[in-house]
Amino acid sequence: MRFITVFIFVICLVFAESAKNYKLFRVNKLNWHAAFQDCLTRGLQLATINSAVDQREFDAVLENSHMVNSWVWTSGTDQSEEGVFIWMSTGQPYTYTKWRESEPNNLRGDEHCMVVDWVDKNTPAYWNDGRCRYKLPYVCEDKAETNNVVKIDLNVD
Ligand SMILES: [Ca+2]
Ligand SMILES: [Ca+2]
Repeated sequence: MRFITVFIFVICLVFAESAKNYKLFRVNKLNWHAAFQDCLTRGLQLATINSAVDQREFDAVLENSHMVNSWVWTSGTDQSEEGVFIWMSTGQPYTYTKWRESEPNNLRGDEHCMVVDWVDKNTPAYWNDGRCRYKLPYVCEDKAETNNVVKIDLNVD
């Protein structure tokens, strides 16, 4: 009788690319820093957009709100190093971008916070850098999940 036991441990780091559950806050417009803090106060974080899928989800939230012609804060910023944008909520560099042509332009040397430039549902939304002190609507998202450690045991007789 022969037993073959294969015992395999596979440890994977899974970066779950789940829905962001973006939420738009537009009644009380805030500057970028206040928006960043308000999301945290709500147990959320100011939005990140890491893929075209995220962008579509983000756009859908704006579309469903029937908002038109508005800039909307995300957590993108180059405040730590001019021209180098990161997502403040995660500390991560950009993996996807959708800048409007000629943006980011750091206009007057005073644009360090990233908006989604929303026009309407029939017009593609693009990114822009704006002045952090502008009071704008903002989008929060669920807090980033910590990496899931998946352990798979295969026990074959
Ligand atoms: Ca800048
Ligand atoms: Ca700009």
